[in-house]
Order: sequence, then C-alpha cells, then structure tokens
Amino acid sequence: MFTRSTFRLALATATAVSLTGGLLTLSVSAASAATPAKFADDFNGDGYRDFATYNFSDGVVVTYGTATGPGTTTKTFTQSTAGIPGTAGDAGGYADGFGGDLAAADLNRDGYADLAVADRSEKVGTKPGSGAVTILWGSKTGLSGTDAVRLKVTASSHQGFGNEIETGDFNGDGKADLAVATGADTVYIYRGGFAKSGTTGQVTKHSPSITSSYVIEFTGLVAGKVTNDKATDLYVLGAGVHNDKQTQDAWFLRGGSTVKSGKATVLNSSTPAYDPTGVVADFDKDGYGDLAVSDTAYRSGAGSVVVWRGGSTGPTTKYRLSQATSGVATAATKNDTFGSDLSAGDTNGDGYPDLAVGVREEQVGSVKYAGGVHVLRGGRSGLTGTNSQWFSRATAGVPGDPTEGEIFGLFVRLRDIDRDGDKDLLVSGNSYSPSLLLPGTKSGIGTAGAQDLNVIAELPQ
Ligand SMILES: [Ca+2]
Ligand SMILES: [Ca+2]
Ligand SMILES: [Ca+2]
Ligand SMILES: [Ca+2]
Repeated sequence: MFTRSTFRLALATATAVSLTGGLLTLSVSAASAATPAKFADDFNGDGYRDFATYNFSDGVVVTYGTATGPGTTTKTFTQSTAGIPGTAGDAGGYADGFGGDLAAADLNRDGYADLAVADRSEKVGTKPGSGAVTILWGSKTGLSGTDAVRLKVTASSHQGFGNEIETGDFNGDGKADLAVATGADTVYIYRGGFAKSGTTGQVTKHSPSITSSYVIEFTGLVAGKVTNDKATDLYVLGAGVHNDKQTQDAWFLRGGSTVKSGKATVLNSSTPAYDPTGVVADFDKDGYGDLAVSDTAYRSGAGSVVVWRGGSTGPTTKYRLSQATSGVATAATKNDTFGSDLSAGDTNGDGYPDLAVGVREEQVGSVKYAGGVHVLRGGRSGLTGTNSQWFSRATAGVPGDPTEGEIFGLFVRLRDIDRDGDKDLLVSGNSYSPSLLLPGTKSGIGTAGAQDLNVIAELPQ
C-alpha cells in the first residue's frame, strides 16, 4: 500500500557541482547554459527548482517551478514516451516500475539538470527483472525522452539493478556521479561526466562483507557529506540477516578518489523496516554530516528515528528519537509509523538543520490514520525534542480537517518553496488529498499563509 520511491539528493553535492567549472563544448549563444545547473533539480535551467515524482499508474510526473513555487505545467514520462527505451506496462500498470526511484543532477554539465529514472523490474534482453537506469536529459524546454540513455551494465535475471539510486560527487572531482544499488548486495558507482552517447566515467562495484552468518538485502541509499572532505559519502540501508535473525542495518561507503567500504551497523535489532528513508545533515554543526534514518518498525511500529553522528573517517555514535522523547508532542503508539518520511533543513535561522518527521498513521483525535508531522530542532547536542513543532489537519490555521486514511505525513519536504528565504514545509498524504504548504518564518514553520498545493512532497531534499 505504501509503495514509494525514495528521491534523495545531497544539497552539498548540488552546491559543489554548481561551483565547479569545466571544459565547455557549448556554443557562446548558449550562455545561460554555460555552466552546470545551479540547482540539481532545475530541469529547464530557468533558475527555479522543479518537482518530480512517480506513481505506478501515471509514471514519472514533473512539475516545473515558478517564481512563487510549483506551477501548473506538468509533464509525464513513461516508456511510451518517444526516445525512452523499453516498453511501458510490461510489468503491469501503464507505467509499471519505470520511476521506482529517481535521482537528479546535471549529469552532462550543460546547465540543465537531468533525471535518472530507475526501473528495477525491467526485463533486459531475455533477463527478467534485470533492471535498468535511464537518464532523461534536461533542456531549455525541460526534460524530454530525446536521446534518453540507459546506464551500461551486464544484464542478469532478477538482479534488480536500480533498486535504489542516488546522485552525489562520490570521488570529489566536481562532477556529479550516480550510485546504483541492486536488489541484492551490490552498489555500482558511475562517475561523471555523463554524455548523451551513453559514455560515463569509471564504474566500480562495491559489496559489503557477506559471510555464512551475515547477509544484507538493500532497501535504501542515502548520500551526503559525512567526513567533511570534498567527496560525497554514501549510506546503504538494508535488511540484515545475522544467523537467521533479521535486523535493520546501515553500511557506510566513504567517498574519495577511491570509494572505500566502511563499517556496517545494526540500527534496530528486532525488525527491519521495509522501506527506510534517511537524510544526511550536520544537526550538531560539528562539521560532520549526521545520518538521520527512519526505523518505523521500532516498538511494534510506533516508529523512531536513529541518528548516526558523522566523524572525520565515518560514522561514530548513535542516538534515537521517537514520540516518547522529551518535548515531542503526541504519544508513541503502536503502528503510528513515526519516521514515515524525513527531510532536513534549518527552519528557524539558527544555523542548525532541523528534521521534519512524518507520522503517517498517527490517530488525530478520534480519526484513525490521519497522520501528522513533527519538526525536531537541531542544536549543539544534535536533534532533540526541545522546541519541536507538531502539525496535523487539526492544528489551528491548517486548512481541512483530519480524515481517516489521509496518512498526512507520508511524504515531507523542507525547502524554500515560496522563495522568500525561509525553509517551508510541504506535507503530502494519500494521492486523493492535496499537499499542504506550511510557510517558514524566522522563528520556525508557521500556519499563516498555509495553502494546499497539487504537487507531491516527493522531490529532492
Ligand atoms: Ca525550473
Ligand atoms: Ca544536463
Ligand atoms: Ca564525481
Ligand atoms: Ca555532525
């Protein structure tokens, strides 16, 4: 029911890419597109960030941004779109799995952000479920299927190539790279730059140490800067099996000129979450990015968020937050699903990133599965419940009323959507309900000017 795709991007990477020049092969007349795109998700290069999402019936839906937020121009992409390889609907549904994960960056450095589209179920040649990752190129008129190319990989039945994808500058050379996880235990890193001809930089394969008593099945990828150097680092989330006992694990890959396999840790020793989500931000501002990762299965589905602090060589110590944490509104109740989605950003201008945490199945009053969202504040000691905020459809100033099954908080995003300089909070629930924009103020997320928007909060960080 809650099938979703993760769509993660390290802002740090976007910034690094935007500041880096490079060999230009464009004509002078393409002045507006003479450097890599300023935003990793500005597909038409107009300076406004765009929005991309996926659903099984429609496919990849892109909404172009305007000066005041998402506009009314949308475009849908499936394997029926001219130029896109493959056949739509061959895995059921009109769109099938094309878009099951998305990642954005200006992969060919022409000033227009590009979109990598994963389909882990794609049949390639005679190999069912081999999986494919296709790059759609940005242009002045936005994304199109023209010249769409698939990443080169050896086809293999049921390998699930494209189970998860992430962009980042994993070797720190200023060019955006793509990390692609399979459905089993391999991560490929394709280094930039990418070309419309299908060529890429070097490709390497990475796997954690698998033993007779330990296996891990990948369920998520999170990119971000953990070690405070030029290269983006990568966390691979997965369901571990230790001597037949299931766990929820995270495995660290350190970026650099050589990407190195780091440590794996158990985040939850009882039950793995089916679809964990995570984000890297420096919540305690010590210079090292910290991983916040959902652990929705914690305590019979009440849910929690585990924070794994960053350090100079990789992750260090962990702590956990939930609705039982001091200062966090509402109660930790079985199946609330605290952590259904996460997004980081500084909401009150104190320089510490804060964390929006969706709680999609929270009961609000007597209304079941209504959902809500917490905003937890970052500070010197990291994320805490102190001065945290809580919003649901029952909050004064929020349009609408709690509705059974809205699962408000299924997706959450903190970003400056109205472009007034403050981070805003966008919250989405089920596909029958509009998303809600709660505008940021200097002192945090507010309800003044709250409005419904027809764009899903499933977009890059
Ligand atoms: Ca745009
Ligand atoms: Ca591009
Ligand atoms: Ca790179
Ligand atoms: Ca930190």
